[in-house]
Amino acid sequence: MTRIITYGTFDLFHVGHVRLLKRIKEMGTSLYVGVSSDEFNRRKGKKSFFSYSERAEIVQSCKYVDFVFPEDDWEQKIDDIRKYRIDTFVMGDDWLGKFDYLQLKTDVQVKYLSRTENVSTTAIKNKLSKIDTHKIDHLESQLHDILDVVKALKPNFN
Ligand code: C2G
Repeated sequence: MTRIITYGTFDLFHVGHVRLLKRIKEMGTSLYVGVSSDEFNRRKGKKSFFSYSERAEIVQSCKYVDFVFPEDDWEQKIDDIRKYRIDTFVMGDDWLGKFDYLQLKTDVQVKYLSRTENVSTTAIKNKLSKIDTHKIDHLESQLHDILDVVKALKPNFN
């Protein structure tokens, strides 16, 4: 039984998160995921779209995940590793080297996996923020006008 652990905010759960959790699970038998609490997110300088409980429910629903718990601060990892008797700690390589100290403080192996390119929560938020809802509303009313004209020309059109 190889127990693996990872941590993250996992906001707007996307394919980068899924592919990471899939690859981590392939390295062991059970996957423990520390999902950042809303308060810890604030300390990380992140404002997530979904609340902790929503993000935890989404991550728990992922078939690669076995156990979800709250990540409340930077310092809890050593306790978590001991509490859950973790063998391997894995993060995406945007964290390369940042958690190597865990190998000195515990028996855990620390590994970093490549991130999935061209997808991130920040990029998703930026793209969505650029959608001009006024333009969409205007287009919708124009479509309705066109539809009215078509219906007038072809009475049996529906
Ligand atoms: N990730 C990835 N590919 C992406 C985006 C994210 O592999 N395109 C990985 C990250 O490298 C990280 C995990 O998915 O390992 C979760 O990413 P975030 O939700 O952004 O979490 P983060 O802010 O990195 O929090 O104590 C550790 C922190 O809680 C990590």
